[in-house]
Amino acid sequence: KDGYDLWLDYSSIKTPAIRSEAESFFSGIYFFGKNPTYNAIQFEMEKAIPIMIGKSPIYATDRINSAKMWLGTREELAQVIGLDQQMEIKNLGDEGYWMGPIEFQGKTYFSIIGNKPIGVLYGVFRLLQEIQREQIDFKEELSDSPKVKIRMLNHWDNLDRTVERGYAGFSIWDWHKLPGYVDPRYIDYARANASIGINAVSLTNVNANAWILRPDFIEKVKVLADIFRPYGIKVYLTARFSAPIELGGLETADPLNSEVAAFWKEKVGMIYKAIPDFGGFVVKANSEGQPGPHEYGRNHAEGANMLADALAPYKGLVIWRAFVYSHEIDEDRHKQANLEFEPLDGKFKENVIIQVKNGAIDFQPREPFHPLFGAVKSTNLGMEFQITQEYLGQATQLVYLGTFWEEVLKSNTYRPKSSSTVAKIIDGTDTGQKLTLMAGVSNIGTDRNWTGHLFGQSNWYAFGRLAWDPYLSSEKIAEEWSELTFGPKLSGIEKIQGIMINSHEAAVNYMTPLGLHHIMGRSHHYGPGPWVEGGRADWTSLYYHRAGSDGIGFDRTSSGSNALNQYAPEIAEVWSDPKKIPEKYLLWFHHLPWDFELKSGNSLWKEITLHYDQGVKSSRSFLQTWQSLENVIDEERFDHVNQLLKIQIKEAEWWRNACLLYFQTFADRPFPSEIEQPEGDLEYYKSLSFPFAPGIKPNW
Ligand code: BDP
Repeated sequence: KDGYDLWLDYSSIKTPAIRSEAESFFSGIYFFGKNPTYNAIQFEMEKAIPIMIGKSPIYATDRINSAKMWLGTREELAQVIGLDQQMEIKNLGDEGYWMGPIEFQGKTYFSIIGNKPIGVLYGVFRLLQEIQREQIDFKEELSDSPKVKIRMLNHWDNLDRTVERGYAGFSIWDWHKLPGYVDPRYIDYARANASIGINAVSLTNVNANAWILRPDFIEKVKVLADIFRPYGIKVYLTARFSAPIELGGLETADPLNSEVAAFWKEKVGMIYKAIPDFGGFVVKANSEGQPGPHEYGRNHAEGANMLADALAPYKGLVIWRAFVYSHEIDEDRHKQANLEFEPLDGKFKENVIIQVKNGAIDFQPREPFHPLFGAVKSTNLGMEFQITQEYLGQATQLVYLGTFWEEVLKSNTYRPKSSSTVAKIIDGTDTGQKLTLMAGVSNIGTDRNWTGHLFGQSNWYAFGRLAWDPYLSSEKIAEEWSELTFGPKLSGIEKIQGIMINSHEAAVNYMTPLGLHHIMGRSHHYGPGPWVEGGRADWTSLYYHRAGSDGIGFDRTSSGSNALNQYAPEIAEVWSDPKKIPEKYLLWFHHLPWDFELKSGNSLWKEITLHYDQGVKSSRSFLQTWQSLENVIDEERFDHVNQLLKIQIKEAEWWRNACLLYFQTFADRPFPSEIEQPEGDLEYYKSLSFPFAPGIKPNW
């Protein structure tokens, strides 16, 4: 058990009733049609069923006599299902599915029906998961459909196979051997994604290399697109805004220049010839040194719309990122995206989506939701989460992100309706937006277990599930993932779920409690670096924590940067008051004296120390809990996680000691006696260096 099989690690079914019923249905599988997606279903069944019931699946040749299970689309099954049921299924849309027993001429057929073959595939994956979790009742009907249209992984993979912020080895895209050599991993990757409903992947880094748009690279991309197609996955690429100069030999990339527009039209035409269902472009422009329309005095809408025009004839999309900020503007980085995009509301073409990170700074361990959600009325907005743990211990730490993403999705935005939440904006419920998107920055690499840390898989899984349904509970998702990964009957499985559910809060406690943010090591972003200063101010820690003898925190109220004003008045009012704001965001928005009294009655200084200490204690309790499972989890995975949890404790102690010793130099107060006294010497922590930390960005 090396983790390669992910949550598709099928095992023998132990519950007798489920096993015998499954055995019966799987002895007469009838497909109502033929297409590559049904082949993918067959491929999956051949992997799963022999392991689950000890017998190979048997395919029926006629739909009545030898069939026991029916698979097909609504249209294919029209003659054997009633009109009511056809309507019910129709309402599930292109990707939804219905499953359950159908009585026909006195015989029962367990059926999975979609409107399109992909719905059937999603239904089959669901069926296999329900059987795997040994909780299926074959007599019950079950239906589901995704709430978000584009459910996308963003790979930050470079063409030389390094991965920006990649903590699980190198890129799985072997550009050198493509198109001739097809790594079997590509198929397993597609299976895994389809099993959780992911239907789009952007293959390349947002810090883009224009070469990916060359015809020889498009030939390689085509091979991947062909593999992914039966699994319902569309390929997207990142487009470097200056490609007309780099590839086209033009002198400009000005979006209003006709030669530039012609260059993009030609490129897009070439891509669609090879990949007729190509998804479109993901673009990072005028951010962190990437080229963009600003160079030519044009705005983001002018840049995005030019690309949108080139893609529109093919129904392609432009996914334009809102992660834009500049140190040349004298404005709190928190505010910059809203300042750029709010005035452009309504100016983007229909096939443009603005992809917004969950928070306004940058994937910090915890961030309040991005104020763009709810601020624009006529712009398609999509969510961008970071699955890879850039700021959350990277692939050495167990941090389950489902709880954090749920917190963000459930956040009340008060706009456009007073009951609006981020989820209701993302899925279009409160905005009427049809083109909806949730993207996640992938944590996948060449490590045997794909994600470096076994529990990194749970974040890939949770992302897919929340993109499908942003209202799911993170606890339920943790339950699903742990049961699929370790087996539903594992005694003590609830302990694994307990670790997962508490892990994010623990990490926030030992890294950035009470709203602290951006205090990590420079460049590699690994470990603490609250002392980082010099160079671009908005890339230092001092800019964000603002600690001094007078206190700590970033004043974003009206007496400071007033970023709070970018939220709905209901939020701005409550969060402006340091006594009313949820304490998890306190220092994000307020600069407060060390003696400021918190709800607990403790001073701010004391509360900071307690949080850091609690984080360390939690990480120790995770190891203890894990070790209590030593004899029930297979040795290989037990050992893998055991070793990493030990590293996590060391890293938690490192964060606590370094941050508390550093902040104490300003607070000038002793550590309270209740906490374990931080050991070591600040100079020692400052002197640590990590020149070969993975995911390092040159000159960053
Ligand atoms: C930051 C990463 C940087 C990315 C950037 C982005 O540190 O490597 O290029 O986000 O999202 O978090 O574009």
